[in-house]
Amino acid sequence: MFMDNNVLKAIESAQTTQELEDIRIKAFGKKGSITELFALLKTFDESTKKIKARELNILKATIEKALQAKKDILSTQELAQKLKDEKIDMSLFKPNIKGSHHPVMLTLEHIINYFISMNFTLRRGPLIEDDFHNFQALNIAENHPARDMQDTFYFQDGKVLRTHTSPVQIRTMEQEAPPIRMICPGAVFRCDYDLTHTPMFHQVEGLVVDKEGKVSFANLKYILEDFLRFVFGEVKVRFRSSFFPFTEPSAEVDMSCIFCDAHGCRVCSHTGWLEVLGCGVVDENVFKAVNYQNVSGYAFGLGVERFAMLMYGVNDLRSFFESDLRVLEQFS
Ligand code: 2NL
Repeated sequence: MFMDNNVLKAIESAQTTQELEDIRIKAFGKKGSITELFALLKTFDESTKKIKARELNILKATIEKALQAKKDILSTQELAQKLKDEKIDMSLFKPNIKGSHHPVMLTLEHIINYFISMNFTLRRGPLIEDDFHNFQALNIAENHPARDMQDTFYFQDGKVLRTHTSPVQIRTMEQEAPPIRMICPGAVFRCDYDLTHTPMFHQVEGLVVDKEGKVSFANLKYILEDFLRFVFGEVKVRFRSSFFPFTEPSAEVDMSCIFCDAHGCRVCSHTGWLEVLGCGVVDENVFKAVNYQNVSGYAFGLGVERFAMLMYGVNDLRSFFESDLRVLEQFS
């Protein structure tokens, strides 16, 4: 008798479809136990061979049936286990989380809204600038430190990543006749990286140009005071004499410290004042560079990240650039 209980027992106790496949090969493979039994048939005489062959085919069918039955059970179990193990944790996707605007962009939007309401137009320009638009036209001397390789990102062909948004104002004056009443918001780049500086930050600059005598420092003073009160509430504003190559006279603008109500704290270095803007009357050399005649104008510039830090009470500039959701989720 060929009845092979070993194979059937092995099938019964198999734990995986792989084990089952090994058993199948051991039985029916080239050197398999059942295959060898078939090979033995030829050693019998004709009549015995017939009987043995029948028995053997029954055994083969029985084993095949057992293999299939066990395979059905094990593969069902394995699929269930696989589905369980590979279950996608939908909570990881936080399907309810909504994106929000970046605090720097919220600040920028707020700033732009003020100037739009005051009839300023919005102009944008290229991030990669030539020497003329970024420096020369702005009366920045050949040997000015801002032109240093250590302060500015240069391309091999001499172009630069714009270090301020002023070139947009130069380009606008080249293309449009006065009067001009514009702001140019956007990213600017400087070779600088420490606690209070990042190589990319955002600026908003403003420019107003009209016929000679129509635009004064008084107009500039009104707009900037009104603007600072729009953004920060009832602050005091002071103009401090300063220098920029592109304005004459020039001033830096401080507002009373919004954190200590001007009593003195760490944010204002115990002075009661926060420096927030630079401004001035446009230097005549700038108008010469764009072939403007018989005009006068004022201009100003501010750093958007600095405004965002003051508006939202953020004390580390770097948190704007780290893409940490725990920080960014707080703004909407
Ligand atoms: C600052 C100072 C300033 C300007 C920017 C300007 C542009 C033209 C002509 C004259 Cl086309 N001036 N821009 C003027 C004064 C100050 O920015 O502290 N920015 C962060």
